[in-house]
This record gives sequence, C-alpha cells and structure tokens, in this order.
Amino acid sequence: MKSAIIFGVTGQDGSYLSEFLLDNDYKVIGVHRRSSIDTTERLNCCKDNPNFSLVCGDIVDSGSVYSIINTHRPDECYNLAAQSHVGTSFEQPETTFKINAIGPLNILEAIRTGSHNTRFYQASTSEMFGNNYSEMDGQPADAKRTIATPYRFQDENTSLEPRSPYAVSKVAAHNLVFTYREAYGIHASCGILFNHESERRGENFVTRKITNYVASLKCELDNTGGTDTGVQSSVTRECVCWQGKDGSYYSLPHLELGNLDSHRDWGHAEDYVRGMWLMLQQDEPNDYVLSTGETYSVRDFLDRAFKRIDIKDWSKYVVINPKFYRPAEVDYLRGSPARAAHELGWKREIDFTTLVERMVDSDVRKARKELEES
Ligand code: GDR
Repeated sequence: MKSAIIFGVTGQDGSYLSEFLLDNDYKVIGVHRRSSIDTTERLNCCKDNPNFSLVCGDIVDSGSVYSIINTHRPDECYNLAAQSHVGTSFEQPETTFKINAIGPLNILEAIRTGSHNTRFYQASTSEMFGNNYSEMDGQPADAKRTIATPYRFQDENTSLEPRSPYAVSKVAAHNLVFTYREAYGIHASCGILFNHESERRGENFVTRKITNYVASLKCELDNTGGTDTGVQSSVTRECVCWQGKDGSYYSLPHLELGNLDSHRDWGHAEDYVRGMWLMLQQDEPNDYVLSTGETYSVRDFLDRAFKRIDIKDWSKYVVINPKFYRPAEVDYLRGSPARAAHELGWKREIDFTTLVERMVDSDVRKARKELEES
C-alpha cells in the first residue's frame, strides 16, 4: 500500500485529495496545526477510514516537519498548507511569506536529508503570473481592446510577475522546488493551479461569498413569502428590504464586494486534486498548469449564481465596498492546460455553470438546515 503525507489537510484541497487517495488505496497521513477549535470538519468523510490518520505539526517549524516526514518516509508528500488569501497577504506579508515560502523549504530539506525517495507536490498558483500573459498567433488587430480576448493565456512558459506578497511567496517556493529538483534530483513537481472552488471553499473567497449570500437570500425570501420583484434596496439603511406574506417587513444586508471586473479561470477542486496526483505518477518531475482554459469575470459569476435562484438582475443586492479592493490587482487569468492534457491525460470534468450551480445548491441546503434548526 502506498502512503502519502498531506500538509494543509484541513483545507478544501486537502479534504478532496484525502478522499481521492483513500479511494485509490493509499494510507494517508494528514498534518494539521493544533487549534483550540475543531478545524477538521471538512475531513468528516475520511475520519472513519482506518487508512486515514491525523498528526499535529506546523510547516514553519522545521523540527516538526523533519520528524513527521522521517517517521513515515511516505511515497508521496503534498504541500497544500498556505496562507492562501491574496488580500490578507497585504495585511500580513511576513506571516504569509513564512508559511508559503519557508514552509515548503522545510519540507524540501526534510526530504533531501532523510527521505530522498519521497515524491513531492508543491501547490503553486496562477497568481504568480500577475498581469502577465502570453498571446496566441493570429489575433485580430483589435483584439487588445478587450481584456478577455481568447488570444491571451498563461502557461508554463509565461514569465512570472507577482503582484502581491502572496504571489511573491509562492514564486519563492516555486523556484525552490526547481532548485531542489535540479541540485539534488528530488522528484518534486509544482502544480500551477488556477482558481479552483467547490462546496467546501472558504467563505472569504469571492465565489463562496457570493453563493453563501445567494443561498441566504433565497431562504429568507422563501421563508417570509417575499419575492425578488418586491425587494427594494435602501442605501441609507445598507440593506435590501421587502414585505413578507404576514405583512411584516424583512431585510438583509447588501452583498459587499470589491472589483467585479477581474477575470478568473474557475474550475472545481475535485478535478484539480486528480491532477496533483497524476503529476507524482510521472517518471520525471515537472511543472504543470491546471486550469479550464476559460475565463469569466466576477460579474459573470454573479449572473450565474443569482440565475440559479431565478433572479436575473442582481444589481440592487450588490454594493461595492472599496475595502475589498486590493492594493494591486491581477486582472485577467486564463490558463492553458495543454501540457497537463498532453502529458498527464488530465482534463477538467466540471464546467463553470455546473460549478456555480453546485455551490449555490449546497449553500441553499446548508442555509435551510440552519433555519430549521434555529
Ligand atoms: P484569488 O481569489 O485572489 O483569485 O486567489 P479570490 O476569490 O479571493 O478573488 C478573486 C477575485 O475576486 C475579486 N473580488 C473579491 N475577492 C474577495 N476575496 N472578496 C471580495 O469581496 C471580492 N470582490 C471582488 C478579487 O479582487 C479577485 O480579483 C485564489 C486563492 O485561492 C489563491 O490562494 C490561489 O492561489 C488563486 O486563487 C489561484
């Protein structure tokens, strides 16, 4: 039986990867930080599996990393541990750098010095490209006028121009992986993953923030007998309000967002963890983009999410709050997964609309359950 250690097991990707590996007869050792509150809820699906275990450790503590890797000497090691919120990285750059750059360095050192046969996966990111992109040949002369031209893309050859402390820390780790691969012959690969979301996505990322709001709105309207046409926006009261079936007035705060015009290449995390695993099954290590090849704006995401609850015009529900703008933004991401398709045989199964609908439906179920229990 093969074994794998997952750093950052409690996150969205950690939980999907654990499930995937257990389904493929792996022994999985998940590493999580000690915390006074339970952070392992996403792992409820795995906890009863006898091949799954959790150990406490911290990626920024080299002794802890060394001890975990050398106790288990796993076949594979996945580093998904990160301070992964780009906006937060502007407020906490040092913490971000320690976790995202020193953390993987600690793992690489532990592998180099004591577990040389362990194959390593590092979670790199499309944020590393910043506002840079490559261009396909043959684009029409006016193609540059719109940001989302299909001729612009990022792949493994696009040069890196990070625009946030988060992205800089990820570039450092990306380069360390390359260095350890070249210098010491370690089987270490980076997945340059574009945005990947799911029903388990953290609530401060834009997609989940939107689907959570849409779900609350639907449940509140259904519960009070309100309808979209009866809803009014009150900017002074900072909410939307409506009259319910019982004649009472009800309200919900607006959905506050930042930049609605940035474009992202959004896929489903379930597809992406399969790609991570495929990278470590190759004879030679390499770096691979995982993406859908499509790009949508935050507005597009709003359109699809509100449409799922039969609301065509979301403008009265959404207000712009400058606090959610970033000091420097990445405007346009659209990855080309050609290398992963060709060499790994990987492709995404879940498309954009299905992704949004799955997230909305899941949040509606959760909101209904909470309402019933309250
Ligand atoms: P991103 O994801 O920064 O792309 O990084 P996020 O969902 O945070 O932002 C996507 C885009 O939406 C804009 N935006 C908002 N973002 C948040 N979080 N909250 C808002 O209210 C809001 N309003 C608009 C952002 O400005 C941005 O343009 C994600 C993370 O998972 C990283 O860890 C990962 O490396 C990359 O994806 C690939």
